[in-house]
Amino acid sequence: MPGDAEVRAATELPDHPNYDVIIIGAGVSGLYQLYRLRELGLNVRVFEAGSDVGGTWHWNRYPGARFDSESWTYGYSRFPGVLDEWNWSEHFASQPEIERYLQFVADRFDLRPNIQFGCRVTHAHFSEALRGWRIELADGTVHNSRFLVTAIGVLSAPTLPRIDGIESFKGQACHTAQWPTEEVSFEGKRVAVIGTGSTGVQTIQEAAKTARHLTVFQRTPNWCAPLHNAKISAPEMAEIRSRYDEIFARCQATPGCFIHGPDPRSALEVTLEEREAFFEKRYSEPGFGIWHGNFRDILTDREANALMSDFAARKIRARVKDPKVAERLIPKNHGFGTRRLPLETHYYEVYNQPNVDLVDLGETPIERITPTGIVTSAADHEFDIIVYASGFDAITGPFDRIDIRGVEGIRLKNVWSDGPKTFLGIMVQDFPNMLMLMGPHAGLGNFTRFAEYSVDWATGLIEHAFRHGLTRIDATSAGTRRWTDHVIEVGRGLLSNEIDSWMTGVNSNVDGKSSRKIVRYSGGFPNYKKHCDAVAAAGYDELTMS
Ligand code: NA7
Repeated sequence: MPGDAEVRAATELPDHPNYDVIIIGAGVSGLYQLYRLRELGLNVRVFEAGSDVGGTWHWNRYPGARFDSESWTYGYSRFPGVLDEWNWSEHFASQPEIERYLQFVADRFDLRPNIQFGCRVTHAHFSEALRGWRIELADGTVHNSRFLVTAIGVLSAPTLPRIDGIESFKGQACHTAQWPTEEVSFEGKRVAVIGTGSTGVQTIQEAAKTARHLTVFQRTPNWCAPLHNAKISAPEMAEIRSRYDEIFARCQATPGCFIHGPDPRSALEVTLEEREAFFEKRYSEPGFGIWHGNFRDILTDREANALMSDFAARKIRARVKDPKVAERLIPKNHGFGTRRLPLETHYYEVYNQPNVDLVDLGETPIERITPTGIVTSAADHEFDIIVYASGFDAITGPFDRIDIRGVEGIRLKNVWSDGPKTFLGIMVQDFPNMLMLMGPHAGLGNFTRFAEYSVDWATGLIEHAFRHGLTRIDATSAGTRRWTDHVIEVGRGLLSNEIDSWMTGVNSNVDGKSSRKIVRYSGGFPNYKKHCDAVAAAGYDELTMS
């Protein structure tokens, strides 16, 4: 493989690419993409900002980080031998185990020699002369490639809250996605957590166990449901292994690639008793069944959704002793499941503990952060640690962070300023030879299941190009319009698209992200696959190739 010695300064670059493919990111999708392309005999380089493989599972090492997808549905299905060799210890594995798993895969297939760690891509510019991409790293080195594959994730650009004085805090301050590698102990400390999305919920549950005092700063409560995690015994793992084919086939058949698919009934067509029994059953089962395996209309019909929201509100009231606190924890501005559903383990009971307080920022907003803590309109709180579980500039954010320019220097960020325009969520008009894995307009759900499909599709296209001596592939304006219109069309009627959240591209901490956009494909995996398969089967005739 080419080593650093072959990296040349921009002025010395040859007029041909020095890599066949550059991949940005060595997370779940980047690792599998590297493996597939190397199997084709291509000269591939991966640039990874982190110090090791893992992406999301490398960076998000905060206490309590774990899967909400069943471990055995999230792992890779297509790395030979891995399903036989890897044993999951829990149905919903924790971050250390997940990171170990991804390291295991990297080592097992000797992927590291192709990966340059600790380097952030700052620029990616298409060059007409090169018929390829010039990639610049933060250290100023420049690399050329025929193809550029972005494997930069959906939630990889963390954002801090915009609060006056945030820099002045003298205690320890950590964003959950930039968590230190050394252990951060909450033991005996005064801890603040800002943010109550899935990350905040996981962190709060953990911090409440040992913190001297935990104060949760909540701007918007989210509906949460029990995870019901459990250990996996050796016989159980053997049983799961024997069913892997069936499990992955099931995932491929559901909209979100989970084992959970919608119940064919409407919440409105069953009796009250049947509905309550069904909600109870789902509430008592592990994982996303209550979200993705609920009545078919709870995410599309306001009345059906209100019934589920009412059920979940009653659960919160039953679990939280102080009725005033319970009311603060019940979402009022969105229905159940219309934002990403955090799964929890005794989350609500945390608020019954004497060492935990909930501050509702609607009632008493944060005024500023000081060297010693957080000042709200009602009180001055002192802390040893502030945890920012404040989320990400999601989906398009990871692209916005890189200066990506296509033909005639056109900037991707500008092309997408009114919302993404893509072909299959994989290609962008005027950005030839750039393939996005899990980019905007691709599906969201069980990440690895979607990512494996995206990688396989991208690999097919790149293989096709090399086999036929094609050096330039462009998305057409007709193809882009068709796909973008389709994405918008299938997003209609979905209640989640009428709510502010990272899934609709809203982030109050980022300029230009205050209005909702259709940034993800909500037609479900089977439809997504059908569209992409059809394009490949037709010899990619919706793309221009030369
Ligand atoms: P989320 O789900 O975007 O949650 C971020 C949280 O931080 C949410 O509660 C926000 O409140 C809160 N937030 C953000 N900015 C502020 C400010 N300025 N002040 C107070 N509170 C703030 O991110 P997560 O990391 O929890 O989860 C992201 C995904 O990662 C998750 O869905 C999984 O798929 C994995 P808001 O709701 O905006 O009022």
